[in-house]
Amino acid sequence: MKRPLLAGLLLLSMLLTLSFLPIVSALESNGFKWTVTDDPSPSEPSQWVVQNDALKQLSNTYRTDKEYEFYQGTHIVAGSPDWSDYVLSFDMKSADNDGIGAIVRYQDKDNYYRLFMVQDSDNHGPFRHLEKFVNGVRTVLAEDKNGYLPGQLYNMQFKALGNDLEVWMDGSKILSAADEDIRSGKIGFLSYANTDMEIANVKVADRNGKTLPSASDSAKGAIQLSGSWKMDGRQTGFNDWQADLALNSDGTLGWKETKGANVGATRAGTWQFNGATFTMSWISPGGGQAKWISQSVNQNDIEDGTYTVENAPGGTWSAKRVTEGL
Ligand SMILES: [Ca+2]
Ligand SMILES: [Ca+2]
Repeated sequence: MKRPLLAGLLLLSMLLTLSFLPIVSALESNGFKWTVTDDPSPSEPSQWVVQNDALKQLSNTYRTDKEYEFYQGTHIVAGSPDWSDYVLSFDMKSADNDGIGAIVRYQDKDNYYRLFMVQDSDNHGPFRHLEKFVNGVRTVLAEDKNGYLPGQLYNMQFKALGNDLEVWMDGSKILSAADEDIRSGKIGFLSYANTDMEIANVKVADRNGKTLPSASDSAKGAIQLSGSWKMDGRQTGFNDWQADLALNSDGTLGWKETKGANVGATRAGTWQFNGATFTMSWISPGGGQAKWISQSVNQNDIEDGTYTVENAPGGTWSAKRVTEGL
């Protein structure tokens, strides 16, 4: 008699635990952390997954309320709401023939620009649209009557530079418009009634081709390393040393050897941290450029650093912060 009760309680507690677990979708690909939103009145929940660093949407989700007024289903976004002028590049493929597309300057679910392509004639395809949503109202800014070939991989670029919006497909400009309603926002992708859309090689760059840091990189880059640090090092084949390091918040640095063969020697240079690599550089006494790098950086520890000197052997170093902020 006890066993069924115990089993029942166990099952109940498991069910309670499950139902109270927050729904966390840890969707990450190409360094982007994605957030999913299903559009109003979805026919069924979306199913976004990441496989081999490619983003996929596998559910035939479409908006059942005013379907052809909005042509929505589900969308996914990443990046920064402050990104303004940029080029979103990606590879796109769909085995289904319904709506696929990409998003730029996404402020929220009611305000963004999108590329939207449909092949299926049952849904009034084929067509390709450049559209905007402003306060939830959809407007077609540019269109043609071409769709896309199911199963074909396309290399896409969606450019948002000033008022100019352009969509490029395999190196050819297919849609363009001028609009000034939305100045900045995140990137994203969308699907409408499409069971097999795949997105790979997502990149966001500025107008000069320089890659913008993804949101997760920015978070890491925000580690503020300025302050006073104590360093330990070893010059290969020469000696062990210690030094006091000052990382100033303006990007300059000061360094003074406190133990070793050159006690009292000082250097001045610059430092930077891009979220993954910490780099210091200064001119060495012989006039050569010295570079000190580490890819093991925490708030108060820098480990596994290496350095090079053009006219002398380099070495390894580590550092610990003793005072924050300078
Ligand atoms: Ca279809
Ligand atoms: Ca479909």
